[in-house]
Amino acid sequence: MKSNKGFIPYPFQKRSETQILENSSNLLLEYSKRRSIRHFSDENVDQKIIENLIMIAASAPSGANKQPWTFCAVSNLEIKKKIREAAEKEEYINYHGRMSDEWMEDLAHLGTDWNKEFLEIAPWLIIVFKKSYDVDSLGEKQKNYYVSESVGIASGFLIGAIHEAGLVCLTHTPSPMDFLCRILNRPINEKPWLLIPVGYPSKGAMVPDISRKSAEDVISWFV
Ligand code: IYR
Repeated sequence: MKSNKGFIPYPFQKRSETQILENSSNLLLEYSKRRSIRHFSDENVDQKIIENLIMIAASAPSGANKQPWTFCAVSNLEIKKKIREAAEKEEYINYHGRMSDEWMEDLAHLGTDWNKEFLEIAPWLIIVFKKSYDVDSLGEKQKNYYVSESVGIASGFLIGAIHEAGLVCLTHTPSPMDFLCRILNRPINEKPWLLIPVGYPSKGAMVPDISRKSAEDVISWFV
């Protein structure tokens, strides 16, 4: 028989199917209200809240449980300013020729441009870094697995948790993002994955009038 060494019982508490159906409907409604926000209030968010949210992200599954991520949480005004300036430099180039005409047309309905003032206004910027490998205490490289999948899942946990906790965020991907390694002094094995401003929306914040695909559009059933 296979040994149970290294295993512990999973403390599962079974709920009724009625309860699960109700929970899933409530969660669907809640998640369908989540939107990417580009207009933030400068109202502060307590550091402990940000720590809780990041630790929810860090509870995500990952390849071989390597947890190949680092989350930088920035509220420092000078560092936010540096990030804004560097991001806008790249985005200016993006919006003035680096993005294809097709890409620009696809973005038009979102009303975005190279100005990223939210990077200074939002009280927190969480920058998710992926670790393509780890370095142990002897300086030896340790392999990580399914790194993009793992940080993608952790980022999804983070975005969901931010919404459920009662805050808003934007999944921002200034491109290229190498400037974040320099400004945040990251080691060579960490590469920026997502930049997530977090906080409250500004008074009267507006969002694009867009809709999500229907169940028929996104699900192929095999029942
Ligand atoms: N990174 C740019 C452009 C941009 C790209 C995509 I794909 C978006 O969904 C939104 C914006 C910017 O942040 O403006």
